[in-house]
Amino acid sequence: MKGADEVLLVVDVQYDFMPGGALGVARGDEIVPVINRLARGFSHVVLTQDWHPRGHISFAANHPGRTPFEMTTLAYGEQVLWPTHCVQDTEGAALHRDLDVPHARLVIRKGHHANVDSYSAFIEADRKTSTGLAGYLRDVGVSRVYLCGLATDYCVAWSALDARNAGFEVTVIEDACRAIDLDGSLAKAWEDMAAAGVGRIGSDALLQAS
Ligand code: VGL
Ligand code: ZN
Repeated sequence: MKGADEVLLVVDVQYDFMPGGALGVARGDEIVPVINRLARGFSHVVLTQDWHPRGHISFAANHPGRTPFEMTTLAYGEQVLWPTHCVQDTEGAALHRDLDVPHARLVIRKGHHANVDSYSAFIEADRKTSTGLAGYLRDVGVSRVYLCGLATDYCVAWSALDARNAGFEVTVIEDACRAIDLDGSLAKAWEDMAAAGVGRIGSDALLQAS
C-alpha cells in the first residue's frame, strides 16, 4: 500500500471524454477498471473534474465562425478550440459511474474561470492562476505524484509537468491513460515529460512494487 507521501491523481474520468462523448477519447473507457485496481493500492487518491461554464472561452461554439479542433490566440496564448464539453452540472461532466474510489479525499474542479482554460490540475492556462492543489499536497506531506486518466497528451501531461515544476517526484501510469492525439500532441507530450524528468510505469509493475 502506497503511504502518506504518495498520491494517485486521477484526471478527468468523465463521460464527455468517454467514447461517444462530446470530446470522446478513443478507448477511454478501458482505463476505468485499471484505475480502480490502482486506487486500491493507494491510501491517498485525488480526483480532477473538468468543469466549465457554458460560455467557456475554450469552446468553439463561443467563437462565431470557428470549428472544433482549430487553434486560436487568446490573451494568454495559443488555445485549441474544443467541442462544448464538461459543462458544469451536466451528465457529460459527471465522473464515470464505474469509477470505484470511495476513499478519494479531494475532487479538484478546473476550467471554471470563463476566460481561462485549465488542462493542468495545478495551474490554469494563463500560467499564473493556481488551483491550490500543490499547496494542498505539500500541506498533507505528499512528495510523489502518480498520474492516470484522460487525456494523456492534454490534462495528464500538463498536470505532470506542473507537478514537476512544483517540486514533486512525478510518474505517469501509461496503461491507465488514453490520448486525444491531435497533430502529434501525444509524441510531443511524452518528449516534454521525459525532458522534465517525469517517469513512466505500467500499472502491473507499480502494483507489484507496492
Ligand atoms: C481535456 C481538452 C479540453 C483533458 C480537457 O481532460 O485532457 N482536454 N479539456
Ligand atoms: Zn476542458
